[in-house]
This record gives sequence, C-alpha cells and structure tokens, in this order.
Amino acid sequence: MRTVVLALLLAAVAAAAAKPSVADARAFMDKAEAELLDLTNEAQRSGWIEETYITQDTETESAKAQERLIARTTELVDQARQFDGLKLPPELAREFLLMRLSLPLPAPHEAALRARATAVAASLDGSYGAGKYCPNGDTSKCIGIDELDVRMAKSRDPRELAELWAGWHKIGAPMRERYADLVKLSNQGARELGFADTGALWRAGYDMPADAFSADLERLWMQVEPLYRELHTYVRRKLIEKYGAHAKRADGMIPAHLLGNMWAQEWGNIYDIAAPAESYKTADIGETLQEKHVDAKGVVTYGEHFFQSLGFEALPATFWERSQLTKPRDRDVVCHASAWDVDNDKDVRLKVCIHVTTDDFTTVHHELGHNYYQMAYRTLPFLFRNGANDGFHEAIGDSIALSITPEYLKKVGLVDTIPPPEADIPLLLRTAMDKVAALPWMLVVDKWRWEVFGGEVKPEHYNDAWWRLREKYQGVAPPVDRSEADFDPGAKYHIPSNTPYVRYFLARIYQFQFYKAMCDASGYKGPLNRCSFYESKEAGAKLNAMLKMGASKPWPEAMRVMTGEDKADAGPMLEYFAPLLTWLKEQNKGQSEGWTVSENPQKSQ
Ligand code: X8Z
Ligand code: ZN
Repeated sequence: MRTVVLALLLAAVAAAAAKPSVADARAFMDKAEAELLDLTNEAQRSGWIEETYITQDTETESAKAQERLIARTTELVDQARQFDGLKLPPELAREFLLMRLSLPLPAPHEAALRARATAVAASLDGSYGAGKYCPNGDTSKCIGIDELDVRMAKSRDPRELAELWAGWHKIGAPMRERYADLVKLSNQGARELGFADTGALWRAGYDMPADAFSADLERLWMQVEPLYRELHTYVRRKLIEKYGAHAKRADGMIPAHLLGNMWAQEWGNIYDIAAPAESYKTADIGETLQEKHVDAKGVVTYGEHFFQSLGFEALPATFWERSQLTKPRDRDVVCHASAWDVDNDKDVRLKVCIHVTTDDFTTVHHELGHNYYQMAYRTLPFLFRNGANDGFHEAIGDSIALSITPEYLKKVGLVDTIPPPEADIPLLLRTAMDKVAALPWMLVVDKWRWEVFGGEVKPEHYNDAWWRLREKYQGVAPPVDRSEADFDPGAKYHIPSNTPYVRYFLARIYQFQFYKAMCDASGYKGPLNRCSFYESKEAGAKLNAMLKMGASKPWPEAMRVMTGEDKADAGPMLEYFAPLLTWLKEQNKGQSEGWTVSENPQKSQ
C-alpha cells in the first residue's frame, strides 16, 4: 500500500515538473524578450548602416544580423510550444502570439537555407536602393528614384514621362530570379512556423481569423470603390483634354505614366490638370517652402512643431544628429523614406532624401507619426513596442497631416489668406487625388504578393498577374508594352524590401477615423474637411492614450480608446469627401464610367 502511494506521489511530482506553470511561461518570456531586444537592435543598427551606405560589406553584415534574429526567434517559437494548452493571462498569451508573428521574413531552420534567405533579401534591398535610370545610357547622368519622383510630378511631356517610367522600371528585371528564390525560402520558413505560406503569416497579424480579415478588406473596398470610380472617370477626362490621344484608350483605362507618380499611386501632383476651370487657386506648399528658403531640416521642424502643439515632446537631440534627411552625394542609399527606432528606446531617426516639395512635406509628417508612436510605447514589454497593428502605425502621421488646412497654414505663416468656402471643392479634389486614388493600388500590391506566396501565381506569370490586378482595381495600363522579361513589382520599394503593404490600405481608412476623433476631442464643430486640431491638447491626449498602448491589446481595443468604435470604417473618409462626391457625380454626368479588362494587360494599347 505504501509503495503504491509513493509511486503515485512520484508520478504526480514528475507530472508537475513536466507540466510548466504560468510562472515558467512568464520567466521564459522575460528572458526571450531581453534576448530579442538585443538581437533586434543589432539588426536595426546593421540595417541602418546598410540602407545609408550600400556596399557588398554592409549588405552582408545586415544579412548576418537578420539571420541571427530570425534563427533565435524561430528557436524561441519552437521552445514556446511547451506552453501550448496552458491557460495564460491574456497579456502573456498575447506576447507569445506576437513573438510567433514577429518575422516578416520567416526563414527555414536549415542554417544554409536561412543564410541564403537573408542574403537574398539584403541584396534585393540593396539593388532597389542603388537603382538608377541613366538617360540614353549616359552613366554620368544617372538619376535615382528621389529625383525621378520630382520629374514624374513635374513633367507634362507624355513622351518624357513614358521614358522616365520605362527607364526606372528596368531596375526590376534583374531582381526576378532572386525574388522567386526569396518567395520559396520564406514560404518554407512560414510553413515551419505552422503557417500555410508567408502571405498567411502576414494576414494573421490582425487579431481575427484569415477569412474575417479578407471579408473586412472587401467590405472596406466596397465602401470606397464608388468614390474611386467617380474620381477615375473625372481625372481620365481631364487627362484626355490635356494630352489627347496619349491619354485616350478605348478600354477606358488611364495610362499609368500620366498621373504624376511612378506607380500611379497618388495623383495630387497633377492637380493642375484636373483643377476645375476658374476655380480658386490653391497654394502649392512645396513652392511656398522653397520661396521661403526652408531646407530639409526646416521641413522636419514643421512636423515636429505640430506634434509639440498637441503636447508631445520635442524630438531628442540625437534625432537631429543621426537622421539622414538629404541624399548623400558620394554613395548609394535607400532613399525611400522610413522612420527608425534603432535601440527600441529613444534613438529614433528618419531616413529620407528630402526635396522641398509638397509630397515630402506630407511624407515627413507621416514619418514623424512613426517616431512619436515609437517614443510613446518605448517603456512597454519589448513585444508590445509596436503599433496596435501595422496599419495603425502607418495612419498616425497621416491623421495629423489631414490637419494641414489653409487655416493651419496661415497660423504657421505658409499662406497669407484663407480661401473662401467655394475653395472647398478644389481642396478636396487635391486631397482625394492623393488619398482616394491610392486605395486600389494599396490593395493590389499585397493581393499580388498573397497570390505569389500562395503559389497561385508562378514566377513565369509574375508580371502578367501584376498588370491584371492593376488593371482590375486601379484601371491603369502600362505606357509601353511589358512582358515576362520585365519584373515591374521590383520597381516598387516594398517588394524588394519585403515590406508588407496592405497596412497602407488600412491606414487610409483608419486615419480618417482618428482624425475625426481628434477633431471631436478638440471641440471642433463644422464640416470635417475644414477641421484642424493644431494646438489642441485634448486631441493630443486622445492620441497619446492610444499610442502608449502600443501592441499590448488587440487592435479593436486601441481603436475604441481613440474613436469609441471597435471596427475599421470608411464612414469618416466618406463624410470628409461627401461634398466632392456630389460634385464629381455632377461633373461626370453623361460620361461613360469605368473600364473593361483586356486579354493581355501587359499591352500598352
Ligand atoms: O512607404 C511609405 C512611407 C514609409 S512607411 C513613406 N508609404 C507608402 C509608399 O510610399 O508606397 C507611405 C504611403 C504609402
Ligand atoms: Zn510609414
């Protein structure tokens, strides 16, 4: 009898020892977070050096640091399985979940394959950064994307635009094979983590089942698509008035090089072409800044000043010492704007190649939104030092920039007079050409990638699938014939840099929700499009309450703190543009709307 009791007792002790407790899970997570913080900082620092000084060496170092981070994260995710089935407090469970989702580039367990994945990723990133267009092959006249951006915005010569477009898109072709390799390797990594593919891993980051997320995107697109189609119809007509046959296609699509942006992404740069006749002349912020001799640092200071007006702190001194604000003359860098938090604490920085233009003025506000988010959540446990979801991170600065109204510009001395209410339509049109025009593009990029990761689109159809989606959603067509010898997705930063993109679509919707909430908090009454919450400490407090939550709660809770709602909703965006929609419908009366999809979307005519 005694031996039986003893045996039972020993068995119970053994079972208890084998079955980890909540305290074990907590201790495991604390240690994991400390390690991941170190490895992430190392990877960030190497990434910073690589993107601000592209050479074979910096690419290698950056790849190695990524490799160490990926290897350790993967190991920790594997070890964390010992806690499967254990009932954890919600915050701790969330840390485990976030750890599992933390790698945008999952890589295989096998060391050689993992090394190849990070090397290929770094080399694609470097290729984009070093990418140039050298007109007529003259290597003394090469221009990078920062300058091409300005040329695409300013030129009104359709032949030159087509040339710039085709010239830049040449950077894609040499990336194709490496990209296919990256897809294969990262998919293997995703499967080893328990996801169907890398796209499925990315889509798992939204606190809802994959199906619900897809349905949500569809719901949001349905809400805004009618507005996009009216805008498309109107702008197309204006382009045809300006460019004649260059802009006119029988199928109703717009040639992608005429919209003032390399990717036909945001159209505000060609506002002059679309402006209603005899309308109030809206001021071009870029030109005003240039007239006032504002330099890159000055542009950033406007953004910082706005955040300070809401009650946020000044940027740390190291921000000004360590940021890259203009393009260095003597080396290749990645000019695509980004905001960094190099030590996950106070070492925040911007990496930009500022040209004093309206685009870069808004971009700086966008980027500072990232830096202020990073500073707000920097004391949380490491895995919570992130946006409520990635769309939140992308929406903050933009929700601030919506407050750049004529009234605000007058307050800061950038315009002399406030336009009359009749100027609302021209102003709304200018904003819609940026904000609304970008919506379908922001769906296309990841719809393409999800099909690629999911295996529905094979490497030999990469370009065809790309144009099929651009045609279907954006209603744009390539200016020159394309084929599978091209790899046009490679000419957009987020593809070679492996940065998920649907976040920007979400951010377009969220930012109007946040903006409206901050307008309400500031006590503003009136049409949404005229609200600026500049200098409102109440709006700032509302924003800060959400920012400092970081990723500690599922995003609907962060949304509730800010807006009182727990859903993404295009309602505020539609409210903002409501007067414009009515006006566009009036303008488009009698016009045929929409476009027909073609057999071969890679043909230019
Ligand atoms: O990439 C960016 C930011 C950095 S997070 C400059 N954006 C997207 C793009 O440029 O394609 C902001 C809007 C969309
Ligand atoms: Zn951003």
